[in-house]
Amino acid sequence: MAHNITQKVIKAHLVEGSMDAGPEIAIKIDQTLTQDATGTMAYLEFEAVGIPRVKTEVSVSYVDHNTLQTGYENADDHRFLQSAAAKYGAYFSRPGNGICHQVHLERFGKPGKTLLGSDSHTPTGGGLGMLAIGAGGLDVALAMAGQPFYLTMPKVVNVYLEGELQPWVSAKEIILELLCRLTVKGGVGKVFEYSGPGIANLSVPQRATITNMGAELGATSSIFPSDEQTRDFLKAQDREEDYIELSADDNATYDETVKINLSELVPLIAKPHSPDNVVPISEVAGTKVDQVFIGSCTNSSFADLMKVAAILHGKVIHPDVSLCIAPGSKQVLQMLSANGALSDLVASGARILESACGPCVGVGQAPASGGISLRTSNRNFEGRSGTADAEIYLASAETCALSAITGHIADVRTIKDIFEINIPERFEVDDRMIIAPPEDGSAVEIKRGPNIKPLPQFKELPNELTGEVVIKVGDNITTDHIMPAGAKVLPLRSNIPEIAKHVFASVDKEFYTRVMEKQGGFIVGGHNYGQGSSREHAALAPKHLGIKAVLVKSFARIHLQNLINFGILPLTFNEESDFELILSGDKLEIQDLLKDIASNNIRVINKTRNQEYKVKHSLSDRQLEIIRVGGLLNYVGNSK
Ligand code: MIC
Ligand code: SF4
Repeated sequence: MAHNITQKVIKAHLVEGSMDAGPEIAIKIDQTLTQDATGTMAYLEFEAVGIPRVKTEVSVSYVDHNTLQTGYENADDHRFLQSAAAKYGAYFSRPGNGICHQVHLERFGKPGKTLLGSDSHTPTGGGLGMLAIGAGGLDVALAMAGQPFYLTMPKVVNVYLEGELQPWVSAKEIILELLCRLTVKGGVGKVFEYSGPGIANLSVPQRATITNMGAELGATSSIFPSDEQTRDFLKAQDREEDYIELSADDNATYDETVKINLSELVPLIAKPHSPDNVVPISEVAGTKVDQVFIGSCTNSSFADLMKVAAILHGKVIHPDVSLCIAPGSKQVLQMLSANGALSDLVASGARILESACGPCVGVGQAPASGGISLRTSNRNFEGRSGTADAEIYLASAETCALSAITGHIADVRTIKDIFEINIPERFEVDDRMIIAPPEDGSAVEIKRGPNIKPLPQFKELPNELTGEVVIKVGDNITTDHIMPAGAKVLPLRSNIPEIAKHVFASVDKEFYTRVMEKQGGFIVGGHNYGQGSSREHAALAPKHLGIKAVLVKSFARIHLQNLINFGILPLTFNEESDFELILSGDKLEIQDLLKDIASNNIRVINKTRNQEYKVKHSLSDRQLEIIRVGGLLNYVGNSK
């Protein structure tokens, strides 16, 4: 039977289930990655599982999110992670070495392998032909322990690229075009597989920009074939031996097909406050900008920054603009420094930041009040930048560079000289900032700071749930709404009681006080609830506050799994119109729960309004059992 690439990689890793889209399957995981903001919890969870050594081919622990050390907390986490990596057999990528996805692409990713990462942008690895999936920390901890990863067998969408990108139109436009067509929930349950004559000229970093931001479609993953571009990339990284060819069979079929003619694409931009709010740049050209940020795991490769340097060469940035640039990795920064391009960036007035996530997740460089910030990153959710009323636009590195000079959103096609970027055949390979684990980690002592609190324990699901609707929210609520990030809250990632005080803080300042007073309750929401980040804290912290069930129109993939992992019942309305009938503060009751979840015929009684709603779940038998015993750690403990 003919297979597409996604099916080939899944088939080679399938442990349970069949290849038909829909039901749950389990796949073997070859590689894992964690980053510090989710990794501290993931390693505490790995510790709780009680396995002495990771069982994957490669596990890497990166430090890239919480690198601003305004107190001891982040540095303590880094020290904990370094000791845990040594003890349990993972590589440790030191702070300063770069953003996990960029470094993983450069130094570890391999075509045909599976990668599970505790970060939603793990699909960046799809640019190299990996099946790379984002998940909560606990799922990654279990994969490190050698357990398979469970997911819904995805539908595969063929994104057929034809034609050729015109001058000044970049890979960013390809993914913005898809987001414009399909929206932030258009990819749920799907893998986007790229094919067609248009891919031949796309380099691995360009492909990685596309697979990275495929996360914003809500997709399970995105993947490119492994071809001569892949070989060149791996060769440049001095690891040609990792190359294998990977392509779809001639008669491979797909569940859907989307065609994009690259020749027709024009520069695009996502307006505030959603990555799918995409328009041609001409619609907003001339809008004054206060800040420009070039960096993030989407657009901070050597090629991207070389283009930026060429645009900035000999120019100075506009007097009203602050331009910050964070190269994606130490390799990128070192190469820019060696070839002189860094000097062009510095001379233009750019503020060079360390190779880390930084402004992308509100860790420093928050814009001014009401400020307009133009960024190369992938998410422009309200408040994420650290300034509640800032307006974030997302565009290509080229657009950002030119706009920093002009002081307003500018159409790059106005640059008349087309210049060639020289990409060296060999990149500077220096892995001394990646610490390999010792052969035997048993003598290594784990170092814990006072902010690293033990994992919370949870009880079995009761037969009856009662409580108030403590918050009602609309469609596309992000995990940034549920559990904000940023410089103030991120350092609390290893301290659940403390971080729980910030749940929904940006949506409703009274939420924490109310939920404590009511001793928990229900959350009601609209479509695509929990989109965005993989942070399991968006489930773990609400669980700590006594949230019993979340009742919505539909869920985003990773958040749904995180709710299950921590024993919060995820329910959807049978009749979407029932959403309108429930109000915040209503008293809800679910009786005979254990029987009704088994038959998937669940009734929610609204005591305040004397109404009854039919709701359902999408849980497999395995997931039901996880919920019943109070979460995945209890489930794993019970089955030992
Ligand atoms: C993000 O881009 O939102 C993050 C911060 O990288 C998150 C991970 C986290 O919250 O720690 C993600 O994408 O999963
Ligand atoms: Fe880091 Fe931003 Fe990428 Fe998340 S999206 S991994 S915060 S650079």
